Amino acid sequence: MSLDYDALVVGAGFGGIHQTYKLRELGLSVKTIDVAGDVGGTWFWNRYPGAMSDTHSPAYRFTFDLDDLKTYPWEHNYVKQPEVLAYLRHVVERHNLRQHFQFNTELLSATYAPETRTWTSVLSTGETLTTRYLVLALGLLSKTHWPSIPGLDTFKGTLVHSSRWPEGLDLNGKRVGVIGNGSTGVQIITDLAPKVASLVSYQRTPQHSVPTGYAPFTPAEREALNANWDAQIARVRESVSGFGFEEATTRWVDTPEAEREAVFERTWRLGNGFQFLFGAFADVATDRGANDAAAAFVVKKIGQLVKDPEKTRKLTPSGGYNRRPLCDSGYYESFNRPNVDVELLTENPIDAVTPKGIRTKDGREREFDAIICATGFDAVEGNFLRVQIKGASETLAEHWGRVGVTSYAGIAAAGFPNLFLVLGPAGPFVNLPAAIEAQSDFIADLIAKTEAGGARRVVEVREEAEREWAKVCERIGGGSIFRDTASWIFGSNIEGKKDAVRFYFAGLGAYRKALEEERARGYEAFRIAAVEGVEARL
Ligand code: FAD
Ligand code: NA7
Repeated sequence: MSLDYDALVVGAGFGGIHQTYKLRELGLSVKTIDVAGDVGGTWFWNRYPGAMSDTHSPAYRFTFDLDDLKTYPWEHNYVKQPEVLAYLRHVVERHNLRQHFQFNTELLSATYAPETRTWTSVLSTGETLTTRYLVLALGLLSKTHWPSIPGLDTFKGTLVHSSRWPEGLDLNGKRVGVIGNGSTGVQIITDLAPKVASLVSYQRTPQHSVPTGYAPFTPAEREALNANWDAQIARVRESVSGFGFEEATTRWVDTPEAEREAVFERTWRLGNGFQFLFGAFADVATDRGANDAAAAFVVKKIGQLVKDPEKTRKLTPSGGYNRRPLCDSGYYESFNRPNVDVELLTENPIDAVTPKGIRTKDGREREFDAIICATGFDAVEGNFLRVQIKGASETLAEHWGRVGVTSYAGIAAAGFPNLFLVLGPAGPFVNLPAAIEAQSDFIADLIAKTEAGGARRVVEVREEAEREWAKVCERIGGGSIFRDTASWIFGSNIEGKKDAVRFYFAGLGAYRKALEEERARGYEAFRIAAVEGVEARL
């Protein structure tokens, strides 16, 4: 059996870059492919106006290179899309990883051969690669979701999806319709409002958004951080959210009523949606009373920020503070501009997209030069199901059809030997570079153990371990406050997709501890078996 590489990594975002680095460190030969034209993943594709991370700058990066943490520059407390892209390119150059990458190359299918214990991957370039390991770092917010709206393809102006933003598209002075107001829509609306002739936001579910608190990251702050990266990294790793801010320990239920408002106000001023969820009180994510109070506080702010009562009404969300937390740099205030309007689709749905614009049920047709679909993603398993991954006896689609969309810790699926997922289903719902590092380190350690004492071994997660992990996720997530509302977190944004718990909601600290305990037990969730007749290594 001849091998092309020891490992094939698919995806060149945070996950694929980290795995490429780790596997090369192990001395394996690695090839990494991406359908994109360069590294970056999310940040290669999402070039829409206003695109920015809402994890603070110190935590939206890798932690394995302390010198780089101390010296690589950033200007603000958040990083914008071009900055994240430049950073990832920098990491790839600095660690001499580019030689491993091949772009404009899509994985079409991969099949495991039990006789040889190898994976054969078919690529869009016509190549076929045989490897011992296959790592899928395909991204959990990566498969574009287009809305199904009658007439969408008849529009004669510019029609774009936020996650496939064309290079150089200039909307200054144009009439723009924006469908969708999740994290992406909120960023786009805020950025475009002062630049365009007119903007109409078509909203199905109004959102709770808090300020970002976007501000320069001062030299003094950087100096203090550089003197104490260990503390910053530990704070991220031991926290629930993985964001690096100080998480609250005092509960809303234990706080006198007269003091609660001031705590919300202080946290609102600090900014950041996740900070509002975890930084004000320790129970906003778990206690319905605390959660409703957080939501009511944001609603009160909307009433103060938006001048026009009719727009206020349309922009005001109902329900708890229990969707993916959002933050913005002046989103609600954008609607005070005379050129910005909002349509509430629950009372006036889109009837059709026409060649000239969008017609709503009330018969009004608004004309646009451009329509932006900020309608999100077929999240979590979307990209994993787009390709056919055939394991020892079933495909990933069949496996998930049988046991539910899950995996052991978001990392490995039973029946798929030597296959690893980065950010697969049932991984932690936290700051993702921190989750990726935890997973990628674990995968590399497990591969190192598999390789130890000769490479003729194969590793596979036990079905009972996968099932147990799924049960833990269901137990924690099933009764959670997030479950009270429909969103991509549970798959309910896509027609026909099963609404189910897709994440581990116990937080990053607990997740890392679970992985650490598994390491300490000698990886008993996995079966490592000897293989005969397979080439040891390239
Ligand atoms: P991705 O970056 O999505 O990379 C996956 C790559 O796999 C893509 O380049 C894709 O082209 C490639 N690929 C997929 N299928 C195939 C195939 N079959 N063949 C070849 N290549 C394939 N997370 C946070 O924690 N904080 C934030 O502030 C934050 N902001 C975000 C803002 C936006 C606009 C978006 C869309 C996401 C944001 N996220 C954020 C989530 C973000 O996706 C992660 O932080 C992180 O970038 C994921 O990295 P990844 O490598 O796992 O996946
Ligand atoms: P989201 O959060 O899934 O938001 C998508 C938005 O598009 C949301 O407002 C949806 O309304 C709306 N949507 C989706 N389909 C339709 C149709 N058919 N008609 C009208 N409106 C629609 O995606 P984002 O890109 O904003 O953010 C996803 C993650 O990526 C986020 O966490 C960041 O990390 C980046 P709904 O709320 O479903 O009623």
